[in-house]
Amino acid sequence: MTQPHPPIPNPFAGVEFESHSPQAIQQDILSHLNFALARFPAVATSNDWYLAAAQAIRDRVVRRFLATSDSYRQLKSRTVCFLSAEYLPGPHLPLMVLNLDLHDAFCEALQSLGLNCHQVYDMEEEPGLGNGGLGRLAACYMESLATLQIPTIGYGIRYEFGIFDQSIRDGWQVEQTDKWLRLGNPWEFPHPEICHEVKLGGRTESYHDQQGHYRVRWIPERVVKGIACDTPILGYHVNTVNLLRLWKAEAIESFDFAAFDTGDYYGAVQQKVQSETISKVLYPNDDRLAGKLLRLAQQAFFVSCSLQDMIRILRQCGDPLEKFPEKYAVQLNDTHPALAIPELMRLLVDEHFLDWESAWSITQRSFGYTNHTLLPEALETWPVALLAQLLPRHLEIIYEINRRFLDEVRLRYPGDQQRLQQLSLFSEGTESRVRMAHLACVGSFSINGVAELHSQLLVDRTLQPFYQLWPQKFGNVTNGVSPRRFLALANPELSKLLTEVVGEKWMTELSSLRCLERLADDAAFQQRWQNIKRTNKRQLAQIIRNRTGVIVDPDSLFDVQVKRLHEYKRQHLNVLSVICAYMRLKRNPNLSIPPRTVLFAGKAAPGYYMAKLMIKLINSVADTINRDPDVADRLRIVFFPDYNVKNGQLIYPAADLSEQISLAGMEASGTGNMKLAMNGALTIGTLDGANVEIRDEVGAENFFLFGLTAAEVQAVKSSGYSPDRYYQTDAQLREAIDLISSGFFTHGDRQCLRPLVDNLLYHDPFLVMADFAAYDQCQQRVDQIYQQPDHWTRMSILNTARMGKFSSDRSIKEYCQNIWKVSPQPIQLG
Ligand code: 26Q
Repeated sequence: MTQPHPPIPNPFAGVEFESHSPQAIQQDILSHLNFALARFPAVATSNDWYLAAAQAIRDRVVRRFLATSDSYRQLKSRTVCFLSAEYLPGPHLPLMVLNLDLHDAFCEALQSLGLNCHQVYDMEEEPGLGNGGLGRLAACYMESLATLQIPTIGYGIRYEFGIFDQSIRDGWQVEQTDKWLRLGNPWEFPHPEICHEVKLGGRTESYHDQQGHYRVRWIPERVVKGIACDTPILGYHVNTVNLLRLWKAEAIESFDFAAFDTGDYYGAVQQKVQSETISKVLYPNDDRLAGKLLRLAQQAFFVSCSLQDMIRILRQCGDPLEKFPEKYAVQLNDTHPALAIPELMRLLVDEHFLDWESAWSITQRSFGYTNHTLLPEALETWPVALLAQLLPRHLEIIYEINRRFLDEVRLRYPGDQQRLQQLSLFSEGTESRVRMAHLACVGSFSINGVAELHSQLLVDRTLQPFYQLWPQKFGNVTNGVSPRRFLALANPELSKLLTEVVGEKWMTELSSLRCLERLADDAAFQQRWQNIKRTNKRQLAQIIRNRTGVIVDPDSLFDVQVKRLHEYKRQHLNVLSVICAYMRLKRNPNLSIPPRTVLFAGKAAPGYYMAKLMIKLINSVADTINRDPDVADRLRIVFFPDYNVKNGQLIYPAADLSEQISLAGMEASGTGNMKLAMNGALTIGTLDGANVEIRDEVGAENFFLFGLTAAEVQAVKSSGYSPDRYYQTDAQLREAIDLISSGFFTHGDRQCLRPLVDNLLYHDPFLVMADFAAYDQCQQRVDQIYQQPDHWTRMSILNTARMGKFSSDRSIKEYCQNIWKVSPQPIQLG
């Protein structure tokens, strides 16, 4: 424990040591290049300049960070602790510059050094510490929490290798390891002195303490150490800088020495390597259970470090453990951190000697749980045998939580055996498993879904028995995205126009964009709107050409489906309709439809065969159609490799049409749908996830709706679904499928895409065939309206104007008011 330092007068008080002039920034960059990087300008590489520039900006952030920490410490603020196994923050530098309001000065400073700010921004390697929606949501929420001046710590894992980099070879996805730390990370402050030990494996034993109380001791097989690596998170135009604290696993010293003493040098090294493996790599699955011991160890590791850290801070404030629920609102981002519930119990009972009832009361008042999935195969469960092996004490605690919980259930539903089975934390099958969602429900005071429909389906289906038990725990917080990143940074041209019309306030009050409505029919304004979209499309066309070699027409309709590859997201539905459009064009070259560029991007989990086959399908169809002179200039298909935050920011502003075509009842919310609509893309979509609310906001007449509803899907499935019926009766659909089967897109190879076609014909779990006709017709309506530019532009303006609800600021305000009970705490700069 460090001793509190006697007060020292602030050496910077009253000194104007931080200037925002271009000259001062230039000086700072040169000084960092010199002293921090030991380089002189003549030999500095692009990366050196990036690092020096980042450090110059970072100094300004650090000043605010220290002011924030000091203020939180003195005021003992109630703090939101966001627990997430994933964060996808995207490049930091441009956002820091924007949020500090330094854009012009920074670019001028670089210019006077002969550098272009965008080239410098491009050097930043984005932290890919997440798979997709859930990790990106965590990053948007961290940014909004800082902007709203809410004391927050985001806790997670500092993966050394994030989500793999994707390239395409011969139409197939190829994965490369993500070496994001290779050239250094200027945004991270490692704090080896802030560390916690985490026990793994071994066994437990019971004993009676001096007062005769029954106690349990855990004798672990090994112990690893978590080291805090802190990244500052700055809010927009405020002094608040919150903390993203990611844990890096290291070996503990004592173990090395123990092995050394016995001369087992290799054993000692192996221990070290094994310990460090825990935070080595992100699991690239975003649904299926990777039933791996290491994944479980990752979860236990980061949750334990985080809770120990919260207790450390509480103690530092001089507060007793009973104050934990007042000091912290701990939010579980899905069930990945749900082990926090037994871990907090363990810390309180075994290590701090609280009795079970007091500990359980603290625990139940501390946690909120956000569910992000309805897919049964994505609901996390862990085999009891695995828990017994890695976390024997947690397993005992989970049994005890379950025993007490089921006793409660018995009193509530006397004699109802079925009810006990439905609610139990353990599922009984061939092997017994722990249901993490049940654990999260029992241990939390709040449970929420991420869109109205999703929350409703949780209550009606997935978590129904829990709703019947505790209706007051349930709620909804519809997801949102950061307008700073996804409008201001991604679409500077449109942002300028928005600021001209409504002033800068749209950046923090997105609903103010409503006043664009009155300009929706204004011819001059429409023209400017179209020009901006056209400029963004030209830029993207150039990038597409550089990265894929495909030449696309900036005047064509840019139709984009960018998201992880999944059967439920139905990229193959899109492809089938593209094939039908292609056949129509072949048959009738005079067909009056606008030229289209259909753009796909997204990663497939490396072990998800069908998703990888969907990538191959897209590329095969693209290669064939793109080289057919009959449809040249009319239809182009592009697979944009390596979809990530950076690439997303290039794509959203150039999109005309946003494909949100998941089977109703499958997508919890979606957030790409929001990013695209904000940037003026029109949505073609089903009534799924947040699409429902987007349509409500923008107006049904400004949204292309098709497909079965969630209720209809259930009805179709329970009455016995037969995909073959659609194949038999829909000639166009049959033709498209037959064309794939014939090897037309695969140089005559009839086998390669066979499993995908067979899956559609004989199983079709996500009702692609049932929704096909409605989708294809809807696409033809899209074509008609695109040919009326005034009409389309009006719809596009109204989409942007009415997306205010989907700012992550609105979501965070709801969490703060309804769940966390925390309020803003403005920071003064000393
Ligand atoms: C679990 C266990 C073992 C291995 C991996 C996982 C795992 C990892 C990541 C399971 C799920 C995920 C990610 C899920 C995800 O991104 N869900 C998305 O969350 C978004 C934010 O709420 C929603 O908008 C999307 O609808 C939802 O699919």
